[in-house]
Amino acid sequence: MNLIDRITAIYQKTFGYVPAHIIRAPGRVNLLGEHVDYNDGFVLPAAIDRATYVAFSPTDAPHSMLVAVDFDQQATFSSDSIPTKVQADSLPLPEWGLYPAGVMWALMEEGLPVLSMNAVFASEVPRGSGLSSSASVEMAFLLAWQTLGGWTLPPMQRALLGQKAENRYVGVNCGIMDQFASACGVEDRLLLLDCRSLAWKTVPLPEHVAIVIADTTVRRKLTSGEYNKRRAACEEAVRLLQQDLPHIQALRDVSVEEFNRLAGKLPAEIERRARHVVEEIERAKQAEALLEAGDVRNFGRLMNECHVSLRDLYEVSCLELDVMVDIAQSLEGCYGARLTGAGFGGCTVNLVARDCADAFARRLADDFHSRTGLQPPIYITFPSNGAELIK
Ligand code: NG1
Repeated sequence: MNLIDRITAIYQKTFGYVPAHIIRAPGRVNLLGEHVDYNDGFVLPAAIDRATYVAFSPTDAPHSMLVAVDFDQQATFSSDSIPTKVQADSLPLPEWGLYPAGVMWALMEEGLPVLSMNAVFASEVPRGSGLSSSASVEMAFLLAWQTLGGWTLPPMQRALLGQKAENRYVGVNCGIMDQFASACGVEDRLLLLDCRSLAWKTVPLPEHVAIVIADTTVRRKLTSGEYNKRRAACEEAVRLLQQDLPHIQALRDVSVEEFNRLAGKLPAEIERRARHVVEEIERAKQAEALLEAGDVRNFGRLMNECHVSLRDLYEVSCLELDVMVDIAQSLEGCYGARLTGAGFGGCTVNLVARDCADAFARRLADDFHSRTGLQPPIYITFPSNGAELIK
């Protein structure tokens, strides 16, 4: 049974009638521009063909009732219980409930009407793996409340509200990339976003290549602090570099030449973190011309360089990610391989010749298993549309 049929059946069993609507909101994979969204840089994600689905209907009840199929749990909340992060019966919200509740909070802050709903949701996006399962849940519920509320926000506005929910309600200090990709995805296209101006365009994925995602199965918790430490190091670098470059507001404003000239003035660890960001923004800027020209080889080279930089300078890789990338880069048809998302575990992204993709996926899984004992799920994925109402 596919996921839509499954949530529809569970909805019917739980509430006794068929859901009025179903929404699909994808996860995302980032091809280039890692750990730069919060430095006002450029990112190159794509929405993927794995998504979160929500089946829902409006209800006259004073509270919303949500069933999370993946957790086999339910939660209830209303506008009264939202500020204190509790359920209608005063018990604390479960962690998964913070994402839809945070969206409701952000919409209430905007002064938009948020109607009560009965909902059942489930996701194909693996959690904690760098594929933005949380953003897909946020974008799904934002669109669900929009569908019921009679108001319309443009996709980028929904992305910003999802980010606000995640920053201020859930408490994860993420940038805009994930919600943007889940809201604004375009079938068969990569998305190039300027994280400062929020201007974006689509860039072609050359036809003869496939995006392959390989999940190490190693999981991390972003709230554990390493992510925030990296952000703090970038802010400290900006503060120190402002002594020589008073006009800069973010690492985005520092050129590679300026950075090379001033790097010696920074403490070693801050220098490594900032160098990754400055050089990675430069790599992401080169991506558009390479992809427009169909130059997958040089684009793949930038992906490989990105991994080395994330491993050695930003220090967000781990043994399993390095092994996965190492194997991938040695296989036929692989143009580029690197860790994707925040790191510390999760997935790698690989750009592979389409006619080699199946063999690549099999060999990668086998070799990774023999080197680590872990069984990695591997997905050949295609850029998909952003969050949409499908019923
Ligand atoms: P992942 O690992 O996919 O959750 C995180 C951030 C992004 C971005 C990347 C690194 C969250 C929820 N998202 O992505 O905003 O900074 O790391 O490029 O923290």
